[in-house]
Amino acid sequence: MIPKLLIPAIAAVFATGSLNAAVVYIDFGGSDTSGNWNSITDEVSGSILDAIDSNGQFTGIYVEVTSRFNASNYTGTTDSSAGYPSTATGDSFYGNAYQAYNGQPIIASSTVTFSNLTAGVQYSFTFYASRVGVADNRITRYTLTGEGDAEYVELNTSNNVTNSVTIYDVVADENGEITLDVGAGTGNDNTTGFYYLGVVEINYVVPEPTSGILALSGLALATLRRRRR
Ligand SMILES: [Ca+2]
Ligand SMILES: [Ca+2]
Repeated sequence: MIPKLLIPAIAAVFATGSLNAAVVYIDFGGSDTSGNWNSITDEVSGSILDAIDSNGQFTGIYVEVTSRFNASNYTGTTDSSAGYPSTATGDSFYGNAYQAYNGQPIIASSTVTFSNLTAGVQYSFTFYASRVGVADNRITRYTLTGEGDAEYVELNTSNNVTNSVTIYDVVADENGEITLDVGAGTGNDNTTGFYYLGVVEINYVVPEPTSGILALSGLALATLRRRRR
């Protein structure tokens, strides 16, 4: 049984550890999105040193294209119902999984690496891309690898306006990294094997500074000890 005197201290510990959700938006493509967004415009080796969240706070998250895409386009939807700004949905990085294209050999997949992530935090990644005005199925596979087995989701980007796909609760590996591989998905019947990355949204709960929780835990322990004397 928990001594009554301890209950406020324990409650305080849990209050201190209350959920503080963060959302990070990243626009991939040729031009920036303004506001509290992060933009990567270089499809070969673009990066963001310290991504901001939707409140404009620095997160420490480092994002880098570590295996190139072919190029970027401006052939995504700019429909206002897409759920993201038109500057984010309208442009994409793309790759060519089946045939050489645009002076590049086959690019079976392209990789974006997220690093300086916090150990133990569960990150959920939502992927969006759109390629309008096409009659084939440009299904794109998004594969995340952190701690444990890789997981993937697939999205048909052809004429997409509102659809997105999410992988939930991925934990970083021992180096604080999660890698995203983007390639052609099951049933992609485009002869060049085009695949796309337009937007990545990351959702996670920000851990409270450990020192505060430890201090309160110490207080609770001291209270318990006093009562036991
Ligand atoms: Ca853009
Ligand atoms: Ca974009």
